Amino acid sequence: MEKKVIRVLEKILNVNDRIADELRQDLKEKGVLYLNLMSSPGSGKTSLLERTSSFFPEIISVIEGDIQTTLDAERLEAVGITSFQINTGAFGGDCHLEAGWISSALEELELKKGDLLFVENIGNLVCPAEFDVGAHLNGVVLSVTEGEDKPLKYPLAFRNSQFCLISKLDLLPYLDIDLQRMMDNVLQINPDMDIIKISSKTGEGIEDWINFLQEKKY
Ligand SMILES: Nc1nc2c(ncn2[C@@H]2O[C@H](COP(=O)(O)OP(=O)(O)OP(=O)(O)O)[C@@H](O)[C@H]2O)c(=O)[nH]1
Ligand SMILES: [Mg+2]
Repeated sequence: MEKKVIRVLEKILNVNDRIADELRQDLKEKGVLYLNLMSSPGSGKTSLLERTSSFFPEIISVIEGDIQTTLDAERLEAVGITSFQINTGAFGGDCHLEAGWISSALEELELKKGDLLFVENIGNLVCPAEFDVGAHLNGVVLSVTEGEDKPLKYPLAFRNSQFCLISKLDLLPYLDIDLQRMMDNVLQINPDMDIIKISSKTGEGIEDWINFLQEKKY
């Protein structure tokens, strides 16, 4: 019985990986840079996208993942970002997005060369890291309120990412957190990680983030 379950899981992951590879390739050929944002709930993913919108008018599209509500998609639409909300609540409440769902969502978005496509994955540091959604770049948003130890406790999301945004810098004066230790822990899990420190509230570090996107953009 156990072997059968493992085989079914392997099959699901294989199908997901195949679709993910196709998406990565198709969007590259189209000239659309595709980024997947993962994080704990409330680390500041949507706030970051809201902040980012004015720097790239009309070229950002976001596929939003949440178990319930269209709140994030509404926030993004309000700042002029085209967004498509996926709610997993209707079909079991999955805690991650899969490549096939992204592929279906893309049928609703008209992407063109030079666009930026973001997936805001469902807020948790565990499941999204296990499913390749076909992004060119995976990133973790880690807020300073979460504690220095999170990269060590939830390593997969950090191992599978190319960039890490350390968010809510403006809160540092109110916390006991050791920021250097937090960054060292990120690098211990992934020595190649690009780390960008930001505050979506004050705008600190946002220039570094925008430069990062400009550099990677097709
Ligand atoms: N002080 C401060 N608060 C922030 C910052 N960024 C986000 N917040 C606040 O943190 C809360 C959560 O922010 P969101 O952007 O909704 O976080 P999220 O990661 O999109 O949340 P989920 O989609 O629910 O996982 C909100 O109350 C934001 O106003 C920041 O840079 N500084
Ligand atoms: Mg959000």
